[in-house]
Amino acid sequence: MHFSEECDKIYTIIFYMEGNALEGFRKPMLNQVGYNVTQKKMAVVKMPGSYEIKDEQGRVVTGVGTREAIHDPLCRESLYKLDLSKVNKPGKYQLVHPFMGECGSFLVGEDVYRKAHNAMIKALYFQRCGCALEEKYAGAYTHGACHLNKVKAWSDKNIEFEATGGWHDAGDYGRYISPAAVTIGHLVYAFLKYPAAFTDELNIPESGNGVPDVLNECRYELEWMLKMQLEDGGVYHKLTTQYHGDFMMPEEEKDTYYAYDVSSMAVADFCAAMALCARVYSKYDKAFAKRMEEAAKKSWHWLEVHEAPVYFSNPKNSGTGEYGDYSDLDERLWAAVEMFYLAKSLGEDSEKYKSHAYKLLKKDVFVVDFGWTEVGGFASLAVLSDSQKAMGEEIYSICKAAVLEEAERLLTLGRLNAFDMGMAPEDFCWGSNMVVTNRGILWSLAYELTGKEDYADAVQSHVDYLFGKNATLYSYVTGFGENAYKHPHSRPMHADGIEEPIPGLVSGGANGHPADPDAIRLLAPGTAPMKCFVDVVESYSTNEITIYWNSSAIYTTAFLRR
Ligand code: G3I
Ligand code: 9MR
Ligand code: ZN
Repeated sequence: MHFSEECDKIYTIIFYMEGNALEGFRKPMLNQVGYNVTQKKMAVVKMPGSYEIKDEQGRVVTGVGTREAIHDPLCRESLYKLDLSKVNKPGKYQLVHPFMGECGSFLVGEDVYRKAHNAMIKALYFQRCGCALEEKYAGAYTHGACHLNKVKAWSDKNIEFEATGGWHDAGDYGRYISPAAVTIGHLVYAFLKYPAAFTDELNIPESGNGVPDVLNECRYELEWMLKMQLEDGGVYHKLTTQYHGDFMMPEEEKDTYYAYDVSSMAVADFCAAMALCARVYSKYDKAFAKRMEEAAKKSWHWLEVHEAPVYFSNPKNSGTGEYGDYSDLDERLWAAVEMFYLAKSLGEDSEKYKSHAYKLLKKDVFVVDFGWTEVGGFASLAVLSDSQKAMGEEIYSICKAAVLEEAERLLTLGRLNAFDMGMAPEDFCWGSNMVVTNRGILWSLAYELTGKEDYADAVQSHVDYLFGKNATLYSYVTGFGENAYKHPHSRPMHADGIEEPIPGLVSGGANGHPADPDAIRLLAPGTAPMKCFVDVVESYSTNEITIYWNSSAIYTTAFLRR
């Protein structure tokens, strides 16, 4: 954009806008939680010009100007990048525009994500099912023990068993195996890679027992998962009511919970998570690790017997979360890789797992995502985090090439928008915030493989987005950021009568295909993908919470705290 064009734009805006509209133009999009001293600090603004940055005493610290306009495809506006990186002393700063004056402030500090990171882990404690949340851990958000009744097998209602525990998956109270395994994956790999980010500040019932709190919290889920396994190694796909219940506190919900049929995705995800955790927990609790080892082996056996995929879709007359998948090869790959590492750690024969993994990799399984449909990224994570390359040069190279290729593809995408985001317009789907943070995980891996700073900066840009550097101006983590969203689609968050939501809950975020009545009503047709978000409690397709959206975000903040 030429100077005269810029002036035209500024005059038009100043003269014809007032009140809220001007306010919308003034606000910079930036990380509302803050920036670490040594990192790249980017903001996005709608108004071009030479900004001043003032410290708390009102002294001008430095100036920073916008460059050419970017026609951003994600929010379909003309935007400008603003590089705040020259500010490198801790403090609170104000951005000042020559005509608009003070636009907004930002924080620079040491380890600025510590509190948010811990709150996002603690948020999982608040999802615990089958126990009371006591005041000393839960503060105001106490509730009684929930979902204590025996459950029934959906396909044979004579089968009844005990399956209490685990985390409520999301805004509903269901518990689902694949999402559970994925959450465990994010958390346990993050812990293995960045142990320093996982301190014992969570104040959960197990705190102080000598086991890192993040593992204590995961164990709560793992114990429940173990109850979902059948004698032959099969694993029920999910445990939910027949339809989603109304909005009430969990202990008030007395409907029957059903264990729905086994799927091969559930079995393989379960197998992978158990094998991984058997290896990791053996340092802390041999007996528990042994139980997980045996469970993993049983499920592996099931997978050997059932070579063909066993898909899951909701049976007629039922309607809770489906978590259906079209391929189980990525789940089987993750299981094979983790069975390999478990066998190795036990000094047992690991060759068959290796050759199994190799066969799957040759089938072009997608190995660069970490969500409930695609778990192949966890296989890459495990393989590439092993400096000994125990799975062999070839498997290592396949994973490495895939990760680097994807990392570059995403960097290229990032050059097309003002947010440096590895996101295309169509990537803003239900739960897009996890697409954002999972791509952060991918970049963190690429960074570790190459030392290329662009990748680390890219992780940062995705965390910036989560904490408010986006077109909605919301921080997508409750309690963090001056404009944090406040109305997550979550039954207890609505039913408890407390205005402030539990801190540390990650919203699903912008969804270019809004799929609930309220989002459809509130968003004008054709709204740009990044703006398809409404902070209303009813909106499950833009504003629900889930355990795996939290855990993916936790991984990225762990990387930034490494
Ligand atoms: O993969 C495609 C992608 O290729 C395409 O570009 C994009 C366009 O929108 O869609 C992508 O698929 C979406 C998929 O999520 C991505 O993982 C589907 O459209 C979308 O409908 C699907 O949404 C899932 C939703 O359930 C509905 O099935 C969410 O991922 C999933 O997180 C959510 O899970 C629910 C549980 O069922 C119940 N508990 C709450 C939980 C959170 O809302
Ligand atoms: O609360 C439910 C949420 O967890 C799911 O993601 C969503 C889609 O399956 O469904 C929500 O439940 C709604 C149900 O499907 C229809 N009646 C209203 C429920 C609450 O909004
Ligand atoms: Zn419960």
